[in-house]
Amino acid sequence: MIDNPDLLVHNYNIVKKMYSEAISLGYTIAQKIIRSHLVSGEMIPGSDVALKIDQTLTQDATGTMAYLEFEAMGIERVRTELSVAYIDHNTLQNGFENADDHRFIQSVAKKRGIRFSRPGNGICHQVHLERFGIPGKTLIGSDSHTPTGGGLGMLAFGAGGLDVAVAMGGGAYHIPMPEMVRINLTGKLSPWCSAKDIILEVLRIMSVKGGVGRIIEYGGEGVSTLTVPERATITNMGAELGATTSVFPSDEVTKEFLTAQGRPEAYSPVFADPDAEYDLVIDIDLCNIEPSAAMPHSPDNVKKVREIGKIKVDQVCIGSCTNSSLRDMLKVAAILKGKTVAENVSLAVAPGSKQVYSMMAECGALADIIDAGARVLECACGPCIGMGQSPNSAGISLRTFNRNFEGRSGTADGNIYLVSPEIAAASAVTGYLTDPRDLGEEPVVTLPESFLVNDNMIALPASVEDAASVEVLMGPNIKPFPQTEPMPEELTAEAVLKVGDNITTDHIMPAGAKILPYRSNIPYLSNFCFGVCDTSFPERAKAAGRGFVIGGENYGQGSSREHAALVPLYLGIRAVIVKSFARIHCANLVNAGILPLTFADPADYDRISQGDSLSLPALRERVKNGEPLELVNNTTGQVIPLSHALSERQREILLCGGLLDYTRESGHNN
Ligand code: MIC
Ligand code: SF4
Repeated sequence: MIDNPDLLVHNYNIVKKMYSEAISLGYTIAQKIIRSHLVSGEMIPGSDVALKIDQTLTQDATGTMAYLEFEAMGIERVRTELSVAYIDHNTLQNGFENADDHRFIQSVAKKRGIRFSRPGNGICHQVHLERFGIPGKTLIGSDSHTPTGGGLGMLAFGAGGLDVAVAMGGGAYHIPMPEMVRINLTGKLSPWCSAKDIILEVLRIMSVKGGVGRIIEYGGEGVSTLTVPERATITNMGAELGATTSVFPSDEVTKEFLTAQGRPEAYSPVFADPDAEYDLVIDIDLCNIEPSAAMPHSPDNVKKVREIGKIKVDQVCIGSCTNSSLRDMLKVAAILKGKTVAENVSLAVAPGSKQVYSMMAECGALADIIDAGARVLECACGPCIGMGQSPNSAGISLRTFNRNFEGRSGTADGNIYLVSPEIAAASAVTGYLTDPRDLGEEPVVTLPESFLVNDNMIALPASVEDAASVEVLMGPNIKPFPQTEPMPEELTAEAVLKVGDNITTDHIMPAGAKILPYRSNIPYLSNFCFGVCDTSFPERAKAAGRGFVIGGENYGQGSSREHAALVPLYLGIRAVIVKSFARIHCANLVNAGILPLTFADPADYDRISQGDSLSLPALRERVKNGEPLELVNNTTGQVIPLSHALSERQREILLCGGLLDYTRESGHNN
């Protein structure tokens, strides 16, 4: 008899897989792409699969670290089909730091065979969709919203910088094989309703942890009513579901988009087999979608605008990788045309790319937006990552973005509502949260048959011959990678911090204008670690030397920033014990050499208090042999059983002290 429930599930999955193969059940889109990129592993949910990666992208806030790591690997040229380095996050240069980082990334890109999207060219995900995405290909990016590419039928994952560095070196990307979810779209959106309202509805249904361990696939006849940028809004915010990624089919609409981008050759059809099997199916009738908002402070705190009522608004921000396409900007311009932004509202608009910006200028939409009183920003992440435009104290800000975590806007008591461009523009004019259906007839916008294509802001890498003479330029703000150490025989340390559920990476390692310029300076960043929860944490952690962090459900949701692992590593954190993890953060902890562990019984969370002394006896031996771990609470004398979902490769990485050491020591490149 098998009394281990994990083993039972594992065996069930193997039998299910054998059965599906025997009667040749069809494949989902994701399974097809995974299958065609499988380097090793079996497509059994939960087990480790290694994927060949066709394309990579980085942005500057995570890119400096990713390229430092790539340089540490000693590889001359990237081995992907395409790698692009974008500058879009740290564009507020109020000191030399960001400019130095840009120069560093630009020089590495030139030397190592990477395209460089210069500051001003736009937000990585928007530009990648326009200029580089290819249906059926794999992409990983050092940014959690990389799944935006799923709008084109790519299998695109957000990852830590080290994983991206390894993929640039030709190494495989490892994920636990996800379960498959199908969201079946029927009908058609009603006037004034938009793709943002669809993904908010999905978030309402599934919650911020509903996508963990799953790939969300969209299908059904409703799909053909959505343009590629609308699909990309939906796959973008799949990150907020905690999903491994989200993907749409590649169909005639995709073909039209790629043709309009002057890239018809990039098109190929990608569909799920009609008899594909899903672990969960959710039906959504687009006719029932209504204008909605995610209320403070979580993207799944969704209500219909009609239910929330007429709250007074202080600020409206339009843009971000979720809603900054030409379609969105033209809609906003049409709503603002001939009107004035309400007196007590500040409206900021950031187009997603240079292409969008110039096309708005060409057709007059930009003039309509400026004329209404909007503060037009450069095409970059800007307010979405707290780089300016923080709202007033206790201010209410409506944003077309994807995250409304507490403090992320730069105003600790700011109240952020996530909405569609239609709701944002309508509310900017009225001064209160407005259901755009109250404005009467919806203005119709038509997208051009071809986009303005000018890639002059994408610098090409040097040729292999010229690369040797390109110097990598490092500024004084770039500090070395934190010290790692092999896993000790056993670990005794203090529980230096205990936090609750849904801790985001914005809690662990905040962003914003004051801190972002130091993304390549871990010692400086460490002063702000967990600042949102407990400002004394950095000092206490340093004084303790080594420590544990204890957390609740969905620990580490949000960003892919590996700084949320590297900074705790620098502060001596050696293990994080929680009820459950968000995927990318858990992988980043392993890469940094920090043990991610879960309580076998979530109720045991209550058996640890901050300050308790904890031990993991026979740690190294047990991790080596894949045996279950026990935590001894030396303060109370209790023994707490732990579990983990570490693959054999991850255990080896942890034994070495992190992915960099593992790659160096073993010569492993996959
Ligand atoms: C974000 O939206 O939180 C970011 C900033 O784009 C991050 C990356 C980062 O922290 O640099 C993300 O989503 O991964
Ligand atoms: Fe940039 Fe915001 Fe998108 Fe992150 S979510 S990539 S900060 S626009």
